[in-house]
Amino acid sequence: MNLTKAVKEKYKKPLASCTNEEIYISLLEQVKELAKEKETVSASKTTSKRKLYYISAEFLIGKLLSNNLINLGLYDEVKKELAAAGKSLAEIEELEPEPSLGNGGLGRLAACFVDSIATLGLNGDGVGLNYHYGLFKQVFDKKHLQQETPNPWIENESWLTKTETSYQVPFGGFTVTSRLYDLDVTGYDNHSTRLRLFDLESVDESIVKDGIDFDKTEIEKNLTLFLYPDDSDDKGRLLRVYQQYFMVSNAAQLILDECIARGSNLHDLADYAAVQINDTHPSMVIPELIRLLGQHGILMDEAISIVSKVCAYTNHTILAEALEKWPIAFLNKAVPQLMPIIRELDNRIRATVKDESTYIIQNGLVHMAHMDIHYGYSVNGVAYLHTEILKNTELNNFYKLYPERFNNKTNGITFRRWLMACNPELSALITSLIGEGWKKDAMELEKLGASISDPAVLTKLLHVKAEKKNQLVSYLKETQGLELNPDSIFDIQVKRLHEYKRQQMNALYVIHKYLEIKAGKIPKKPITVLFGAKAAPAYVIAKDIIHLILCLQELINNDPEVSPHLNVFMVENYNVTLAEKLIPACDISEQISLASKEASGTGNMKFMLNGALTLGTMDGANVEIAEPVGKDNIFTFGESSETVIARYERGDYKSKDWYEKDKDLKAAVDFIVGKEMMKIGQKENLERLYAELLNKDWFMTFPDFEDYVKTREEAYAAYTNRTEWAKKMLVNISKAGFFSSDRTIAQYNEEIWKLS
Ligand code: 26M
Repeated sequence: MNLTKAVKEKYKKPLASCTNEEIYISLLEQVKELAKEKETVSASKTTSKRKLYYISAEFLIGKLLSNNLINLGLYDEVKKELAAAGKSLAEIEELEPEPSLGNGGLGRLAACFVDSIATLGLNGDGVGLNYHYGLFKQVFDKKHLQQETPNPWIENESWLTKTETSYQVPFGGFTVTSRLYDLDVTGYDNHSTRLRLFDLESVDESIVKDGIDFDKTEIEKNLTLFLYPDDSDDKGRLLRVYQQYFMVSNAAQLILDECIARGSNLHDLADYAAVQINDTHPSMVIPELIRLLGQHGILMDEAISIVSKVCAYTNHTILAEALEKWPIAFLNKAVPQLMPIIRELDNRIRATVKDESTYIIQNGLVHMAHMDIHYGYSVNGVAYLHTEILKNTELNNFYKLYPERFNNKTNGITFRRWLMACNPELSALITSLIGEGWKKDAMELEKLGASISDPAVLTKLLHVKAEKKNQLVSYLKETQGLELNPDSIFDIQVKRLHEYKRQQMNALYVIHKYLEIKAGKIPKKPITVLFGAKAAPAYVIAKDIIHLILCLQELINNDPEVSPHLNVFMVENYNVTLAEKLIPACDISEQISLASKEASGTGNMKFMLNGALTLGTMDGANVEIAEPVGKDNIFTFGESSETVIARYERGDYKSKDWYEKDKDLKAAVDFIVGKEMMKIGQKENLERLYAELLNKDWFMTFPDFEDYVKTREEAYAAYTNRTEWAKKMLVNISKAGFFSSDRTIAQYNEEIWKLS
């Protein structure tokens, strides 16, 4: 790429005289052009007849400029060219809006998967929706409460390319027209693929009124305006059915069109297409494909058999409330053409399967996951423990019917974004020690083990961490006005706000530490506790937990007795861009979900890869991190998943019993409604949270509290021995290779998709 030449042609002036905006637009155009070329090259190279369609309601892709430059091998060159003209690539990157097309882990996983599909040169596309505002933008108001505002990200010049493809999507009583936008996703080293995002031709941004409110009944205008937060009111739920059908009807039409164009007679569709259903959000693709095959003259029996060889389902959660069940009335209203097919699918199960708990329609509700399992050929969990729990507990009735369908695919992350792009300093150190090979084969990171006793390497590693901490300090000062102490332990918990993830337990620790400092017990090393999390707008307790943390921030950081030793910050609007700054700067990674509840976690992997040590429960993929790093290089605590599951089964948990027994815990809990907090916070929010913990504490923070405090102290003590700590960092980095999404995707392909 020759940027100087490109801007000369476009703006008739030298690079040095261009504004950052002009350079950004030029870079965008140039990179899009190059990505498109790669796309055509790799598409013609692929020989696989079978093509993967990864259908997902969310693709949390993050900013694309530097990622694409890295994947195209142009990053250093462009950076130099810009620097020579007195321009900063970092400043230009700041101009790019982040497409926030996901809630959290599930959406970010889909983005990592598309990166790996491209990198491995697999014949596959991501298919989803082009939400105009994505997820809401989070702002904290003066009362220390979360507010939500729209987050527009599509500008005149963007990564999206409008295509000629458009479909009719029929709903009960009306039909809408769609438009396909393509987004080229570059993989590392010469490959690329596409994200195919469908939009509504008649979408109307002007119906969004104050905040994120809009008329939920105007489907023809609102359908692709917002990404749904992970819970909602009933009107919103009906809209979600419309949205999901819009996504899968477009996807199904696209799949059939493409397969026919590539030579399929549709009877052999399974030779041409594999569909991965990412959680239950795209589940209606099953009856929709059956319906469309019917329109092509294929009878029900055969259509069902074809679709059952095409579709595979990934489960991402065992939380019962997150497993989608749609009222028949919703489906009858939104998609009446699917209901007879869904009934037929259910009747076939009723005729052959005794276990009523597996039926698709029960008590007027359509269980989407049940449909996926009966009519898909694969069901996978996203970490070893999660898959075991699915098989033995949550989906045991299905496992008994179809043991051969169940398999595990432990999640992974793309090392391009989560190490090479966000931490070039660490990448360079790694490359200087073991060469470039790890960039394509992540398992080569194991070679770092040879440097474990090299004091020079350990010193460099600590230096890189210190540098990333300094960079974060400047960034948060500039962008959010926060004043962090770079010479403190950075203890970070960033993820969606949910009770099962237990940010409230972390906050209780902070109170406990505050009280200790007040009583004269000063920590050896200052501590900075960082939080980042959005709460779903209708999730009351989650918002109360944010309120608690923001009040603690106000109290603690302004207390001259405490703030030299302890600081608390909640960063505003946590997103991929912030994650890329926070994760490389982290010392201690908080992964403290209640054992059995976090399906996998992927933040845990990103932190480990960047040399943070995990403070975590034996949950999700933490189990698979603990195993290779060994107990000296991770801080685990808390009850086991067996203990937790058994207590839920007994149903005899009483949080008050634990509160009465543990005076430190009691003091921390009481503090929530004490006079210091009442002065700063809102009585209603604090009292509600206090009552919730004392009377319910559904995710059992109290039984784990004592062990959590003890283990966290051990971690802080270990931190003071810098050489030993650096060794632990190095072990974590060296064992992170397994968590590359290239490995995960290779396994999906070998065991599920079988593309070639
Ligand atoms: C459900 C109903 C209505 C509206 C939204 C939802 C919904 C949206 C997102 C439910 C769940 C959603 O996401 C689940 C999720 O993010 N699961 C996470 O998936 C990650 C990738 O596999 C795992 O690492 C996390 O452990 C898991 O929580």
